[in-house]
Amino acid sequence: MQTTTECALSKDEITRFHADGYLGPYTLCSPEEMSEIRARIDAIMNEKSATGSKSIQSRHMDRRTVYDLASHPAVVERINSLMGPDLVLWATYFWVKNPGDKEIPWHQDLNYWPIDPPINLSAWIAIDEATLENSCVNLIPGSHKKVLRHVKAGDDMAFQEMAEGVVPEKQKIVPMVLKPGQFFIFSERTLHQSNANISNKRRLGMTCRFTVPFVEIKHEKLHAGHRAILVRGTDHHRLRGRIHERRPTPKQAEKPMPRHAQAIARSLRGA
Ligand SMILES: O=C(O)CCC(=O)C(=O)O
Repeated sequence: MQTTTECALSKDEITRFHADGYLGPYTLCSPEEMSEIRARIDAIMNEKSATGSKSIQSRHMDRRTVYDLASHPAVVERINSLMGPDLVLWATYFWVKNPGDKEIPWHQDLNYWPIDPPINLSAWIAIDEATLENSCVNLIPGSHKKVLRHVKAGDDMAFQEMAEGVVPEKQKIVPMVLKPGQFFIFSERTLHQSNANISNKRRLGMTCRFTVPFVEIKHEKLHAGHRAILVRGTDHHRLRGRIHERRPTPKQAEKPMPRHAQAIARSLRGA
């Protein structure tokens, strides 16, 4: 049986992450397995959350399907290789891009976030297929080495602010074309964007944001009742008050679909 340490990163991958600011794609589950998870996620996005959040923000707090994806060993073991053993899942978000939806401009995530210091690794998991046409995320390797000023974005953009003066040569851009169930990892400073969705297909991805226990998270800027969850290791010093150590309780969570549980077990076995 595959142990979780088989998902740990090699020394070469860690070196590459330091040079490029991203890694991947990696596979969490097969497209067939993701199509079952997708049905559950579609239902979750259509219901009101139990925690008062928007239906697309941090649903790992109240839905087990979402928590299980965000805390999947294929993700967490790799984050552990870069960030160490004590890991806090501080947010998740569903990035829904319907046909015709606007471009997301080049940006560095730390510009927008209520965390201090801004230490973060994100995993972007493809729920739907992400292609050039339906606006996969694009990255600029090495862009994490410099923090850029962000300025007002135009009305044609999906964000109000964007990184100043980013006009990369086309060949420097890496498109993260992903099959459902694949994901990539990137830092809070890696420049990324996605074009307008010019296809007739929705593109849905979920980001999972990880940090370490000493980082302060201003949850009130996300929504009341927002909480971080320790997904691995220990919060040794409790510098930031209590970090929740439990995943969604059975009461808050839907029962994991048996086939979903099997899918996760299969992908852990490397099947
Ligand atoms: O999904 C997208 O198009 C943008 C994602 C993004 O900006 C992020 O994950 O920080």
